[in-house]
Amino acid sequence: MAKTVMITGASSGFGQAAARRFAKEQCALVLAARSLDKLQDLAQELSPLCSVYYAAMDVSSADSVASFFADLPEQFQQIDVLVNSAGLALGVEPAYEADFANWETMIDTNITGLLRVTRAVLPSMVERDTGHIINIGSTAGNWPYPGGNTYGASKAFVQNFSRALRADLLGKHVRVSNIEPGMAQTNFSNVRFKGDAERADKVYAGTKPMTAEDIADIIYWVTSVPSHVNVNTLEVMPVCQAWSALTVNRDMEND
Ligand code: 8X3
Repeated sequence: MAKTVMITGASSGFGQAAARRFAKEQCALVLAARSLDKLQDLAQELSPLCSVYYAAMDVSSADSVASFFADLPEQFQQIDVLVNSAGLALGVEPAYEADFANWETMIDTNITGLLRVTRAVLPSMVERDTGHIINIGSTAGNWPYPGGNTYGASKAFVQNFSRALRADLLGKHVRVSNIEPGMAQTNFSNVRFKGDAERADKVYAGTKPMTAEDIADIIYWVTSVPSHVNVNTLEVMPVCQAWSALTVNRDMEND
């Protein structure tokens, strides 16, 4: 039987690409995002392929999440796969100059929002003894970089929470995977730089970044492995990206 797949942040980026990927498999889709207009367009595009329910949800609002689930039609309530894709980065200022409001937004969305939706969906998975939570982490959760501060820390939270879920779910047939993309060209940098397209484009200049479709294929793949196999963590980078040596300040010899 086709799975019911719920995706947050489904109006753009990885979430939107994942919706298209699961639609190809004729899964029933439960799509959530803040922008109802964009969801409506996506639902119209995908509804010839599969059944689609969509409604506005702001994961950072407890009321919004509660009313989303209160209104969820019965035929979509047995969610088999939850893709926690709602998330964002804001700014690259050093911690001593960053806008605290940006930090709060990232924490409310990337951490509290992900927890809120997971907490709402998980009990039914446990009760039915089946399900798969797929979190979208980031290389930034593993490898700190200047200006990554709260964004990276929020993704480190997602990594640790994903592992902790595996520990809590031992003995149940509920899987948890954390996908950790590196450089991917979506609207991520546009959001991070608050619509400064020129600055956003520079992030990808001269590179061949991953696409949202590359990550969507991976999200689908982790659900398609045999049901006794759990992909815990998958860190993914484009070939043009790798680590660098630890950096050293050479201006401090007279300290
Ligand atoms: C996105 C990867 O390096 O832009 O999560 O933070 S990075």
